Amino acid sequence: MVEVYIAFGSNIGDREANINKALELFKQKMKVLKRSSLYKTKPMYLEAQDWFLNGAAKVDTKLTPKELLLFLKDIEQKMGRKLVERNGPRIIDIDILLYGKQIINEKDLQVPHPKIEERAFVLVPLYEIAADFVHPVNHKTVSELLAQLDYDKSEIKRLKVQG
Ligand code: PH2
Ligand code: MG
Ligand code: MG
Repeated sequence: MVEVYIAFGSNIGDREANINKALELFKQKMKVLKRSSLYKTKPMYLEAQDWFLNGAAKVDTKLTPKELLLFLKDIEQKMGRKLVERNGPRIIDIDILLYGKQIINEKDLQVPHPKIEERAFVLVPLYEIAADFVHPVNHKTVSELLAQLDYDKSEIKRLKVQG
């Protein structure tokens, strides 16, 4: 089985309901094996917007990375995501973080996600479910990546433990 990790975030409307709905839709084509807690996170890059709710999941799927990308984009569309501003507010954002050890560098799909290392809102939830996973490009574990990231802990607040 390939270990596939997905990140999700929302900062419009009922953020938790949006994330739960997305995860419900995941089940059409994949099995959600693990899911992190949800975190309230300060917006990165574009600060003048509401805080996000972020989390990550480990899934099992038969979809190829490209098929998975299309499936996730389709969920975003169905949930009413509008393409407005880069890094701006969104009902739901779903990103492929890792697809086993595969490395993909195409225009519309880069795996591992190229910004994992700089994003506490990704690394903190990912650490909960994949601390020992070795990143196939930099060969560091998620735990090491998180340890080397300088971030403000008050900007990532755990909302609740996933039960
Ligand atoms: N997503 C972005 C840009 N900035 N900031 C936080 N806290 N959470 C996000 O999910 C996020 C962001 C672009 O995808
Ligand atoms: Mg994103
Ligand atoms: Mg995205």
